[in-house]
Amino acid sequence: MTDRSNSAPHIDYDDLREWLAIAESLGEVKHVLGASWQEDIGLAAEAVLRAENGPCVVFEDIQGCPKGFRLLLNMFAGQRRAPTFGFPAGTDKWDLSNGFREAYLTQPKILPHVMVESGPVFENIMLGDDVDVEKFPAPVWHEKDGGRYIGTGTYSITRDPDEGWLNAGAYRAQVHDAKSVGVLMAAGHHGQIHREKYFARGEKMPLVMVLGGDPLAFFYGGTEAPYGVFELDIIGGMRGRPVEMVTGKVTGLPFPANAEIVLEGYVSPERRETEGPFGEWTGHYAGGASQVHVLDIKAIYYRNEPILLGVPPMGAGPDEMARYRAVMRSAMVKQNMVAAGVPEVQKVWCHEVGGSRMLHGVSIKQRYPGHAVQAGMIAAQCGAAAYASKYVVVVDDDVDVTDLEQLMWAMLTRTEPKQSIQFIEGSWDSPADPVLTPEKRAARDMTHSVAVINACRPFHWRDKFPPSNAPSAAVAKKAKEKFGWLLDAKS
Ligand SMILES: Cc1cc2nc3c(=O)[nH]c(=O)nc-3n(C[C@H](O)[C@H](O)[C@H](O)COP(=O)(O)O)c2cc1C
Ligand SMILES: [Mn+2]
Repeated sequence: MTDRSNSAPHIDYDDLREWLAIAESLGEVKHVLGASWQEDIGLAAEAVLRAENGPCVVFEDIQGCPKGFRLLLNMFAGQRRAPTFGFPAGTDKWDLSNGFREAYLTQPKILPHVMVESGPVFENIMLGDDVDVEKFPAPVWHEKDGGRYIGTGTYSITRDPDEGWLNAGAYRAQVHDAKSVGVLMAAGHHGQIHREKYFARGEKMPLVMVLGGDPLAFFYGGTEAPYGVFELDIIGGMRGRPVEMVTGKVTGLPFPANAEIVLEGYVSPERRETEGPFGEWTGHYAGGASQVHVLDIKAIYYRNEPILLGVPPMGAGPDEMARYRAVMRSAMVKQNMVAAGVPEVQKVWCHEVGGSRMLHGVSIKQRYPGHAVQAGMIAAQCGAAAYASKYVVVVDDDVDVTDLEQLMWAMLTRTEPKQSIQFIEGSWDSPADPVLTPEKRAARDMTHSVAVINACRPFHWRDKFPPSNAPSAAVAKKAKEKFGWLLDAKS
């Protein structure tokens, strides 16, 4: 990899195969032959997805699947993380997030997609009676899952029927039968807003679901982009190259010409199926089994030797999904705060524990009374953070919020709980939140409270606040130089 530490980032791939070649060149890909979708792939996910430096795994010759059909697991770990966003391999997570913000968010460039006649996604086509989604290696990911989840590393494209704009959002999908999969769209997500508009007109919603393709498109599909903006035009801007798209033969919706697998069809108001439970990103089978709208598949397009992308949530601790989301959302939340007029925001980190959604650390240089509360409230409710967020901790800039231990130390020692915690009620929640009561679920009231914790030194007596006993940089260096050897195993 060339040293680009002083230059603008550059994204060296356009699709999943070119990305895979980069991961291969870093020596980070392992191939597994003959695994089962019923159990083995889920076991492998359990084994590798939590590790910071686990391999990317490509499953081939999957039992019972057509020859050549593949599944790829674990894009975002090891050295390959940074090149995925166009940065030099090995860039650490804070520099990656901050670099992402500076390069792609401070002056966002939108480059509209272009339509092309054809592309590799049309190499194979199943239409009408030939449609059989069960041919693809959708795994049972967790031991108590209610079925095979084909849609994890996925995003779906829909069009606003009133305003005409396109959206790409990641919605998980369980296989129901050869011609239908579920599409779970939580209230408030752009795809769900589109759906409600179609249903209010008494119409079914056209939808294309992309399963495997450009990693960036999947990452953006699953992260909070502004309302009214097509995520694929954002990534066109990031690359400086527009996404090339082809036209679906049934719905006329566009999808990337280089996608691996695409399902095309309609979501109708009348049809729902029971699906789940599913081992959610909150570490619980939270939604149980519930009635979910379904995509009636009219066409499937796929490349030769198609690669299904698998990004299952692993639950309690940090996993692959939490790792990439932390990088992107931390950048987006900081940028949202700056755009909302909060001065002197230093670092923002959406912590991996809790799926990079539930716990946010924000550091500021306090400048005026009320600054910390303003920062916390906006961080809690801005567009990039509001969904499912639970705790925001605001600290002074001597605390490194990317370090969970430091963040908790500041929270424990610089708060007076009764005074320092404020609550926002009725805030936007995810159905994956296990504390939503059965009554709230039945009423579709997916809301909860959010704690905004001011763990800054109190502004009006900050000069009298006891100094921390963290060593100065000079003392820390000296201690290491003089006595660091005491920790050596050999001495
Ligand atoms: C792997 C993955 C799976 C997701 N599954 C769902 C889901 O099933 N339902 C949902 O509403 N959101 C899901 N999300 C979250 C949304 O994709 C995310 O909030 C996104 O910003 C929604 O985009 P939109 O507002 O443009 O529709 C998932 C995200 C990822 C990364
Ligand atoms: Mn969107």
